[in-house]
Amino acid sequence: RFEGVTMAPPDPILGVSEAFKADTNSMKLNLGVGAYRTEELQPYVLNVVKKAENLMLERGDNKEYLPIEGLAAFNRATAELLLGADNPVIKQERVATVQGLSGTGSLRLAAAFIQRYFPDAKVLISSPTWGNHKNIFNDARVPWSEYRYYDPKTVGLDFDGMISDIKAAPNGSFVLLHGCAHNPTGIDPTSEQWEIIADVIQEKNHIPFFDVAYQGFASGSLDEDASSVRLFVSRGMELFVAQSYSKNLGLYAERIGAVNVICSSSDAAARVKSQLKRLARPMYSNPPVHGARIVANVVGDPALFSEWKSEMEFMAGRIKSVRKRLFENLSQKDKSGKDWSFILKQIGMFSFTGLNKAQSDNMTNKWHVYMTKDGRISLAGLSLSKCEYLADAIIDSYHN
Ligand code: PLP
Ligand code: TYF
Repeated sequence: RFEGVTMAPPDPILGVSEAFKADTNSMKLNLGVGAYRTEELQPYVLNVVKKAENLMLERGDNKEYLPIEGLAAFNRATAELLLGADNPVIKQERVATVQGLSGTGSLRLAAAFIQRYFPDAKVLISSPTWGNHKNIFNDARVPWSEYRYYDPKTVGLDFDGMISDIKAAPNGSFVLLHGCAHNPTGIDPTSEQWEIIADVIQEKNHIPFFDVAYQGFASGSLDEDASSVRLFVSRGMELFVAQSYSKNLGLYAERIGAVNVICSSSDAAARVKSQLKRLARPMYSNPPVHGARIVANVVGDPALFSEWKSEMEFMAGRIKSVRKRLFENLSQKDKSGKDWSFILKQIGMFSFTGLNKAQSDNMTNKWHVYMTKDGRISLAGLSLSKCEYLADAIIDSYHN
């Protein structure tokens, strides 16, 4: 019966880790998946997470089902973190928040909503974008097309291309935007550019759809990393936001995130929320409680909340320090005169090196540096002591 089933291709990002595991070379480096490592290149569980888990044991929390929309204390906390606790849209109850299965599940739930209520609309996604975006919209049967984003000549933002593609799309399209720390390029619009993007989206009656997977992890500040979303909200726009706590709390495997829909009235928000719940129920019924409690416990306790901010700043700072060291090593060692300063301008967990597929293959085959074939490296998987080796690998791969 299953003879007709064909082999599915591996995930281009998660598949890299499997190839890495199979490599026995002692110099090997896994810069594929975006997951934070310590300077010793070990996974890291935040201290605040352990403390929040202890609180659960002390309180004797049970494992009863959550409501379909998730844990109330989490939903409140997540909307406040995103928008700022005193944002008028929260007081006016114009935000429909539903707990999701991390960023991916939240995007998928929002996509199902778009498919049901806006069957004629398409979603615009950046070129390039996180690979899973296309899969998510394909499986939800939401049509999508790309807007220009990355300019290989400058290894920077193709802002004019982006604006003209958003203008050229049919009125009322959804525009998927990375809230901060664009994946895979690490290139974000400036605050002036965000204003212009918001102008064009408003002119065209488009609906912004923010993917916020790195709040607090890019700059080290929760507020700064949410400024793009808050700008759009302050203009009175209706919008979607998918949030993830995989990176900023290191809760990758707990699958905790949320969908927030900012609506024009509290009535509309109540109706939207009821429909999100209706979509969730036949898919997974109700979300897991553990990660939601961790977030709620951390945000709900002033001491834990401030400790979280310090740990997040520390993680963001470690990534910035390897970024700087890599730039210095490349600049010193590369005798070709190439300008490597684009690496310093990129933000977040990743650097887009500009290496093409053949060069990326050379990185892996000759140097045992595992990375995605689009030239992206995860700086979160790099230590200061490995920067020099990586610089040698990059220079060799560029010039061969
Ligand atoms: N969106 C972007 C842009 C990402 O980089 C990621 C991965 O971190 C996600 C969404 C979702 O990840 P998760 O489902 O682990 O929250
Ligand atoms: O881009 C990354 O590396 C992270 C992690 O299917 C990730 O966003 C990668 C692939 C995937 C889910 C998460």
